[in-house]
Amino acid sequence: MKLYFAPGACSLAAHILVLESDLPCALERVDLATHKTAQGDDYRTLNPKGYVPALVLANGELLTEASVVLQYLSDQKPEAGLMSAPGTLPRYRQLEWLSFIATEIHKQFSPLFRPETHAKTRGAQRDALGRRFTYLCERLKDRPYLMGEAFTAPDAYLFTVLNWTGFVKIDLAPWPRLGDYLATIRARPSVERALRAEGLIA
Ligand SMILES: N[C@@H](CCC(=O)N[C@@H](CS)C(=O)NCC(=O)O)C(=O)O
Repeated sequence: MKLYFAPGACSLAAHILVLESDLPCALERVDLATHKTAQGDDYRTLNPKGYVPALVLANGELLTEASVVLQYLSDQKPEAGLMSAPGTLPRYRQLEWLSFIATEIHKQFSPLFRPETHAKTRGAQRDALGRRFTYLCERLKDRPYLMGEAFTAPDAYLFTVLNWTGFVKIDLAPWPRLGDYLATIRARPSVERALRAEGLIA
């Protein structure tokens, strides 16, 4: 397998799961501004969607969409416990979280990264994110991770998108539980390794 990633982007969640489950998977960096891969290929010819993450499977097929890539990686090593067994209620709960993170958090951040986004839109996005953060604090008030006691794929995704608060200057002080949650996950060996490999920490 090969994972196409950009440093700190949503592909970081997939990178974390690769390391959590010790899967054999090459990584290749994509420059999202120039659309060039580290090997000098035009990324858009490899992935017409043009965005990361993208996972090349052993049979050469390309799999995209973060929440699907995360499930695929998790299912390669069920014993790592990153996703519950298909068809079980815990699995649907994890899918509920992946969908919530993708649509209600990840995509609410996206306009904040674009310099052309109008100040009024920025304010509305930040307000929407604030409401989601309050909901997350309620969920996490009595458990270390989204699903309870164990770190699972949705935590890798939530960590990745909450980590963007630093880049877009959202102060997490009104949501201290989220600051603690980020610190707990950042301390996992897989997360530290992924952050270092992507050049996000020294
Ligand atoms: N629907 C996609 C969105 C992925 C996405 O937004 N990727 C961003 C980085 S977090 C990206 O590559 N943006 C560059 C672009 O869209 O050209 C998914 O869930 O994987």
